[in-house]
Order: sequence, then C-alpha cells, then structure tokens
Amino acid sequence: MENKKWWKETVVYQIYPRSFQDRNGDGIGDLEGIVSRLDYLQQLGIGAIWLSPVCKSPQDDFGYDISDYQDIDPMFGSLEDMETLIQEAGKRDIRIIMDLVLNHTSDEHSWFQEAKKGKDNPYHDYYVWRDGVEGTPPNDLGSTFGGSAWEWVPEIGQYYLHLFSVKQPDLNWENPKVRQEIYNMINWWIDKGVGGFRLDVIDLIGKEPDLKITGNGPNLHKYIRELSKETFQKAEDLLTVGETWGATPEIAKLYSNPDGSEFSMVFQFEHISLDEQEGKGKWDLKPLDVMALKKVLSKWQTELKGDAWNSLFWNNHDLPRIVSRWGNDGEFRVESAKMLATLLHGMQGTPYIYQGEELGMTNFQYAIEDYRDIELLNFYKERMGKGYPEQSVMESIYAKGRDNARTPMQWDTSDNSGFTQGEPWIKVNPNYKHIHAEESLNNPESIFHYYRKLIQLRKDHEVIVYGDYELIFPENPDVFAYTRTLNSTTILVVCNFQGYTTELPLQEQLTGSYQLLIANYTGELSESELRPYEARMYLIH
Ligand code: TEU
Ligand code: CA
Repeated sequence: MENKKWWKETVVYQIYPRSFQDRNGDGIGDLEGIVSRLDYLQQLGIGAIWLSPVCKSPQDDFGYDISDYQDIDPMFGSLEDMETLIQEAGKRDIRIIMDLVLNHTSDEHSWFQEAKKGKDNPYHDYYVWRDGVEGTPPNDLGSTFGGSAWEWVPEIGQYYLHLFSVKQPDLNWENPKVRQEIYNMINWWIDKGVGGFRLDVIDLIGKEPDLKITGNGPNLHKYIRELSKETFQKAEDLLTVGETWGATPEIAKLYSNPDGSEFSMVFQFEHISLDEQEGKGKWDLKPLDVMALKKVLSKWQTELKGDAWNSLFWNNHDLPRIVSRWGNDGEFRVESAKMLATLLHGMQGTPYIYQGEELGMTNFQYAIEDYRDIELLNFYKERMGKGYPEQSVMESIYAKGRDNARTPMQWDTSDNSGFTQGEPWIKVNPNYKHIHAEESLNNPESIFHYYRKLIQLRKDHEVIVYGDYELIFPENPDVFAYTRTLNSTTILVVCNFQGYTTELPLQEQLTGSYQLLIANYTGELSESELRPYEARMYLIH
C-alpha cells in the first residue's frame, strides 16, 4: 500500500474569496466572511481550504497579480484576520492552503517599481527584460490573455515579459536573489501556520523566452527541488499542489515524487481540454466524448499508481461549472451533479470541491457589460475586432468564460442570495431563488448532503483512498464504471453519463455479498440498466 499521508485522506474545498461571503457590505467577499461560514464547511466534512490569493493586489487579475506577498489586501481584511482564519479553521480541523503566485508579480510590486527605473537598478534583474526597438518585440511569444507577451518600456528602451496581463510581469527565476526572496516569504507564511500551498502556473518558472519555451523549461525541476528543500521540506507535512497545465503522467511523477523532493501532487488538465477543438484553445468547442474521458482519467489513475498522487477536480475559478458543462443543468441538474461527484470521489487521489459545486451551481448568461474577467473581456475584444459574429463569441463565453465560476455563492433567497448587503461586484446568478445553501442544508436529498456522504465514505473506507483502480465495461460508450480494490474489499462505481436510460449487465459484477454505499436515485435499483445520469457506489466483500 501507498505511504499514508493526511493529504491523501482529506478533501479540499476551494474558496474564491471575492465571491464567497461579504461581511462589510462593499460587495466583495472577505476573510471575516469566510470565518463566518466555517461551520458550514465543517459540516460538509472537508479537511482543507485552498484559498485563492488574498495578498495585496491591484486586482487586475483578481489577486493573481500580487503587489505584496506579506500583506493581505485591505479589501479582504488584515493580517490579523488571516491569523484568525487560520486559527478558527484549525479549531475545526481544517487547514488553510495558500495560493502562491510565483511566476509573476503585479507591476505595482515594489520590486517591479524599482526594476523599471533603469538597467542598473538592483531589482532590474528580478524580471525578464530584452533589448529591442519599439514596435518590434523580441519574438512573437503571446500572452495567455491575448496580444504579445512583451511590453515596451520607453524610459529604459527594453521590453519586459508578461505571460499573462501587462500588469503581471514575469519574475526572473534565473536570478538566485529572486529565488531567495521567495523562499523567505514562503517560510514566513509557514511560520504563520498554514497547512500548505497551491502553486500557480508553476510549470512556467523554467521558461526560456528566447527559445519560445514557456512550460516545462529545462531548469524547471531544478528550481522546484531547490524551492521545496528550502521551504516545504523544513516544515511539517504540508499539502503542496502545483498547477501544471502541461503535465503528462511522466512529468507528474517528477513533481509528485513520493520521496517528497518536489510537491505532494499536481493539477493535471488533460481531461479539461477534451471539449476543445484539436489544436485550438479553450474557446473553440466540441462535445465531450465519454470514451475519451474514460481513457484519460483511467490513464492517470493507473500510471501514477505508487509513483505519484492524483488531484481530482472538475472545477476551479478558471473553469465553467461542471454540471452545466458535462452534466445537465436543466431537468437532471441534481442527478447529474451527484453522478459527476460520485465518479470523481470514488477515484484515487485527493478530491477538490470548488465553492458552490456542492450546491450544483450552474453557468449563467449575461450581457457583455456584466462580465468582469480580464481574460474573457480581452477575448471578446479580440474576436469582435477580427469580425467574428457576436453570437458565436457570446456562445464561447457562456460555455467557457471564467466568470461562470465567479458569480457569488448562493447562500439563501434574500437579496443577493445572502452574499452581500451591498452591491455585488458581479451579479448573482438569477437562479439563486431555487439553488442555494439553505435549501440544500434542509433537504436530506440535496447535492450538499450527497457530497457530505461521499466525504464521509472516504473517511470510513480505506479502499477509497488507497485501493487499486480498474476500468470496467471499457467499451460501453455511455457508462463510466470502475472498481477499486484493497485486499479483499472492492468498491464498484457506475455512472451513466447520458440523459437516457442505458443497459448495463451489473449482475456480472455484483457477486458474493455486497452493499450499496450511495446512489443518486431512490427506490428499486435495476441490475441491468441505469437511468439518466444514474450513479451508484457499492461495497463488495
Ligand atoms: O491560471 C493559469 C492559466 O493558464 C489560466 O489563465 C488558464 O489558461 C485559463 O484561465 C483557462 O481559462 C492561473 C490562475 O488559476 C488564473 O486564475 C490566473 O489568471 C493565471 O494563473 C495567472 O496567474
Ligand atoms: Ca467585503
């Protein structure tokens, strides 16, 4: 069996602070708001909160542009509030996982303010600069948020690199001083008692911009091993998870080596791109192929076994709501949300729940002026500028825009769903009148209570954490089914991904003595077919 670790046995809940709970009425969620909802999270049963960035930031990319790593943005509260959150969460056995944005800072960070003063400034080399002439960037490297990744600074006659917005200059990891500053900062946070870190776009720090290499650069793992040794490894068993868009299982085995030389685990995104057209980006859509999803997730389950640890997620603050994406947010919203949860929470790895996922919150469709995300707004401008039909641009935004995940948490039926007493920074999804936490808490059949049970099952059955994975009925195009086995115990998970009833010879699997652990339909359960989005988990001895 794998080495036991607390972070293999827990479930993590991601909070996007500006959209979770506002306490002071300015329309933006804050740390006090989070503290006020800790009992709710404790009831759900999670053991850690991944907190999207709360450090000082001009909020150009909503906190992923940090101007001071060792202070809290006043919009979210103070350092004292952060300490209170760590303590109050701790009392409920919940650890706080901070979001470390180490690939870039804000252009308003004092390092960058100094760096752009001149080539001789001691901070100049903290960032990535190239000589050039105005209008002709060093090369055609593009920013994820559109346009060139190079920005001209006339005062010093150089370009700086920004793989994201112009207000997010990339740090120069080749500079040992930069690395040391970062280690000191991380150790300062470790001393404050955080339970771990999520590392934003960490696969980019070994970039070679002249060769147009961004992800998985030649020195990447050298830097990560040094970072880990100087920080994480000096602390108690932290949960560290890297965001690594370009990871393959082979690469993930480096990042998540059980010897602890890098991270606990990484977020891989292979399944996340399955509804994108080949060779195009996130915005150009195609329907999900269930067979492809089975293949990709099974590959990660089998290939990491014993050599690395999986993160399991459908959602985060950058992704559309899974129930709208690969479930059905109309007639079968509840069934399909539970089905998707069952599939993920039965697998090997650490499950992550993104705020509102446990309520079955959905995507939404607003007019363009009601959106707030920089990536989405840049995309709109770019496509409209190129003459795309507005309808097709909006379709992409409805399906993939990051704001789908960022609408406020739906707590109750009061104004703005109990998120704020003021004017919310982004509109609440109008469906809050029937999708909200209060209803979910009161209804034993709710999606919330289903997630709560799944989390409890993971605590009660070691096989869900440590059992071996095997895909079954591999050729069935409708059903995703697998087993998990540890010694003489087997878990069987079956999930119908379709909105119609489909046949499945379950009796082949249900031999000997077995027990139903959880299911998203009640009443009599057939052993030869599954209803729309039906999901079940059995324990077989
Ligand atoms: O995301 C990395 C990233 O590449 C995303 O921009 C992604 O490509 C896009 O959101 C897909 O829709 C991380 C953070 O999660 C994201 O919120 C930040 O904007 C980004 O890094 C820059 O820090
Ligand atoms: Ca507030």
